[in-house]
Amino acid sequence: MTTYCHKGYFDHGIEDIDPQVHAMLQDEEDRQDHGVELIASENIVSRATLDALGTAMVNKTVEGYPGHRYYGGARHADRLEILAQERAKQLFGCAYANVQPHSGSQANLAVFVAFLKPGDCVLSMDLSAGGHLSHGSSANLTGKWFDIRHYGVREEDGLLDYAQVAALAERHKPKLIICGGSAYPRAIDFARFRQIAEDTGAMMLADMAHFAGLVAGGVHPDPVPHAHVTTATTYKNLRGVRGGLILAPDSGFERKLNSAVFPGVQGSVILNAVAAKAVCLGEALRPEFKAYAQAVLDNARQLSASLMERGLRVVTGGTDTPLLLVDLRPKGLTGAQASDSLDRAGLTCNKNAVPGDTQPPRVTSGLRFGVSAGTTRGFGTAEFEKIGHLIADILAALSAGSSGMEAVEQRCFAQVRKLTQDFPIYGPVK
Ligand code: DSN
Repeated sequence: MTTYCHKGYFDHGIEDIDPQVHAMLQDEEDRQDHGVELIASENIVSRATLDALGTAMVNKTVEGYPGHRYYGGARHADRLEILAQERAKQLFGCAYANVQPHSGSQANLAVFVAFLKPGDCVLSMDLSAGGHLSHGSSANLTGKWFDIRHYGVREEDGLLDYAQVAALAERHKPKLIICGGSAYPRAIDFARFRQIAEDTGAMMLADMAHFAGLVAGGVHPDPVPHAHVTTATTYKNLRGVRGGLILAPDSGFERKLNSAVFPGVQGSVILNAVAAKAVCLGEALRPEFKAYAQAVLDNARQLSASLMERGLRVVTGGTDTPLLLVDLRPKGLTGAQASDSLDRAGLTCNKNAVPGDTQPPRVTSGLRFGVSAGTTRGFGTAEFEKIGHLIADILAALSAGSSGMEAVEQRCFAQVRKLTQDFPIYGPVK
């Protein structure tokens, strides 16, 4: 045994070698097991995905693409990346897939790099209307280096106004039009966006990060045939590892997109993440995944209905996706105080701007809820109805300025523990 390595370097687990980190990991597993996860960008990956992440593939460095690497010893990495690409193509019925993006933001940045020069005009949805930071927010590199114009949603109903998108495209003649985002709960008319792009000579990018799993499961309109390029993340309702994908219906942009990812915006490939992407894409190709996607949609609609039944304002009056937005202004609450209180009660969600919001991003006037993780652990509509009432109880007490808030949160926390006990996540490895 080399003296450069501590005892057990190759064969002792983390519990022995680093109890401090191990304890933190255990605490997080416990938090996930005993809480109701309602953050729309989260899910619970399979044991097989966890396995794929923790293999010797993590040691391998490759740059470039299968068959054209800059380092030797890449034969198994090549097979793996090709398998992930093929599964992505099969799942989304497309001819091009890049599985290397480290995140959805990196995937979006690569599309900017592939098709635009700094200063070019881009039309995308405003962050406060449900867009995403990487679509040209002034705080993001894309907002600093490109001429960004935003469309919004109608304040009266929270829905996209396609006439406004068309008028802005006509006026600004963007090179790229982006649809999709991180907090728009309704189905988007992708054909309409493509027509606007065609009419004004723009490229169209659809970001389906928040509904890729529903597209894969066949319960949501599919942007891939309509957009020149579609980006996605694998860790939301695709139920896999943290990372991004770039897809296109044909391979006409393969060279541009590949070289935009590497060497354009990324270096070496995170191969254990590619292994885990292959696993999640394989899982999404199984027949059970269609049932999962339908259950996600049913549960999101149930949660939305239960919240509205209790007098809460759900933006757009419902959802076609795994997420929904609650406007807290009628209750006189901010997103920050509501999400903190719900977290203490075992219900984890995030504060989120709502259309027309005047509160700063760290405060906001809304909450965003997602059902992807809860659905994975087995919650159905009965459980989401109950969760809706628990959320409403907390918000009602907060709104009434209840002096016994701590007791209300504790009562909810006890009910959350009872609920989650019947739907445990990771058990012992079989
Ligand atoms: N884009 C962020 C979100 O929507 O939560 C992270 O995935």
